[in-house]
Amino acid sequence: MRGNEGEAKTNVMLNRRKFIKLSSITSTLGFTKLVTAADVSTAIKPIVISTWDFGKEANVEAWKILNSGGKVIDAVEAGVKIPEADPNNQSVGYGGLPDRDGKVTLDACIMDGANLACGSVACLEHIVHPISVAKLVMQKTPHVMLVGDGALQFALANGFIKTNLLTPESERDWKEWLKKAEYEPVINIEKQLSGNKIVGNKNNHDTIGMIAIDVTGNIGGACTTSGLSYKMHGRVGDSPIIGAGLYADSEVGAATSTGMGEEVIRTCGSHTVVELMRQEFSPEEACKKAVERIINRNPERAKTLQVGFLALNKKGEFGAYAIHKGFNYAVKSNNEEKIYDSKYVLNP
Ligand code: SD4
Repeated sequence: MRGNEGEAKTNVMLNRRKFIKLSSITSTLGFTKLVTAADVSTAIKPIVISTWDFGKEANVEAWKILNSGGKVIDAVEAGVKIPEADPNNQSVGYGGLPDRDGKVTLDACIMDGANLACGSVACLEHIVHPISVAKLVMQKTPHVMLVGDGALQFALANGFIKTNLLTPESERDWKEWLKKAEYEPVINIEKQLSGNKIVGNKNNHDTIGMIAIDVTGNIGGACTTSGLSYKMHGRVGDSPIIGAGLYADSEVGAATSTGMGEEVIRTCGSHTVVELMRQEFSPEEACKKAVERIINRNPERAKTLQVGFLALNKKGEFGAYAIHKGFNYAVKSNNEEKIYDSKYVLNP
């Protein structure tokens, strides 16, 4: 009896201490709201959000799985396979712009927030769906990441077909670029002009990062890209790096990034966003802080490059932030199907 009383008292004290500690953390941060079980049970789920407006079609595919009770990991894979296979999307998969040697090299990763299982491939050539290879790395190997020839060998051994990923249009653009061969990453979207008429977008940095919650409340994500166009052969960006281009932890939420991968790698961007959400920052605030960290550490460099983060917490709240204007993202849930413009820090 006495023992139990003592134990109960200790628990009360511990809980009180924990509560005081937590409230002081949250009030230092300017927040007083604690996440409760009720918040989680009323979470918006399923929900899927993706970087850029072309994420809309990808979300539709992911939604088919989420809405029929499927697993988040299968949904995000199916979703990002849409832009991977689209020859008109010159920043992801088949049809992606090549490196400066004319080789299309792909980066992708996938993460299951339930148990932090993850898989990744980097600098993978000749395979239309790097995300599915990344998923197999997660499911079939004791490793997290395979690169280059090793990743290709693994893909071929698992039935993937070798394909030429360089479409005539991307080859033409690369040959045009070779005339000057200037490597100059630009902030957002270079408009493709024919005379004065805009006939298309030449996206130097677009990538699909997709994060979602399934009906069970599990959180996961996928990220896939052909990386920066005309990069050095062998260059790997943030997109296949767990914690940089993508991070998911079902206890908290998920984040993904787009833009200049080197900056995201330097700051372990997506992991930073998730850890900020763990400290009770909203998804938008967490993304803003991660963007500000990039800017504050090198304000001059930040003027010339773009990074955008997108985040989702376990309640189904989402948000984004970018360095510059121009980043947008697509959301699909039972409540809405919408493209949002991200807020941005510089010159708002
Ligand atoms: C990279 N982050 O390879 C990718 C490219 C990208 O929007 O996101 N572009 O650095």
